[in-house]
Amino acid sequence: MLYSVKMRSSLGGTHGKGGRHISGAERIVSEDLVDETVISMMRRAREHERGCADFIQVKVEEVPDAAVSYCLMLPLYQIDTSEKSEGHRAAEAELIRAGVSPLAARRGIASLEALEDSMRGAIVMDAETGERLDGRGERGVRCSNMDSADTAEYEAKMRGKGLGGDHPREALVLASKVAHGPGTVAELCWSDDPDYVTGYVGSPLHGYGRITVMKDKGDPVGGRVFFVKHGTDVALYEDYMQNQTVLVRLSNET
Ligand code: WAQ
Ligand code: MG
Ligand code: MG
Ligand code: MG
Repeated sequence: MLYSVKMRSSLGGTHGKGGRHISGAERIVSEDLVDETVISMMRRAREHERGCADFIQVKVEEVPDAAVSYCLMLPLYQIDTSEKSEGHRAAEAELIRAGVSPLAARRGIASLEALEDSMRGAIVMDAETGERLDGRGERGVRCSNMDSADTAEYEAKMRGKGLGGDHPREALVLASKVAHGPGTVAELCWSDDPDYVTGYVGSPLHGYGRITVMKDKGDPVGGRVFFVKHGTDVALYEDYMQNQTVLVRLSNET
């Protein structure tokens, strides 16, 4: 049996309402790993660079085998940039190469640039017109219920690429689920962790393109845009993102 373990934490609110988001995490693990997963999430919420959380919520839930589906991990490539403007130009080019219109690519980048505070989820945007499709305001759409299918194998692979930290590990799993979504053309992301300046453009066509510098150091605002094909059923899309359990495999063999 598999278990979903989720954590969210904040600082300065009351009973978890309001205040500033500190960090969130989620894993899907076998029963024997539940306890240590909970402990490592607790630690993370209290030692985060965004601050030490004063509210931490952890949820543990069984996942029935029949609810699980699988997708392949996106192949990874890297574009080296040395400052934000260069990173944004690279991101725009990658989005267009993945099938996003030039107008929508510019709008996506501008939408994240315009945020004054980080959202919890992503903006869903029409990849042709650049129109925002989700009606979720500052919350956006969360992609949830995903993990690597085999943690040890995945971590070894990431370490082998020199990408051992939490950020690339979690982002590549998320980006793989997103790219696999019904209608996804591409994804744009940069972190809300102040000192984490690397972002990416993900797509089913080209994979996960890390862009080494996408924002200024110290900037606590990040975000995500999911670009979808014109005509995508947004309710179905949101349901896939939030509720479908997806495990990411490194190859078709396992
Ligand atoms: N679903 C949808 N949107 C999300 C989610 C989610 N599960 N988690 C975060 N976001 C949105 C939200 O607006 C955040 O403010 C923003 O994305 C950034 O989230 O290879 O750390 O978790 O080294 O800060 C990229 C790694 C790291 C690049 C991205 O994002 C690499 C990162 P963060
Ligand atoms: Mg995160
Ligand atoms: Mg955030
Ligand atoms: Mg973050």
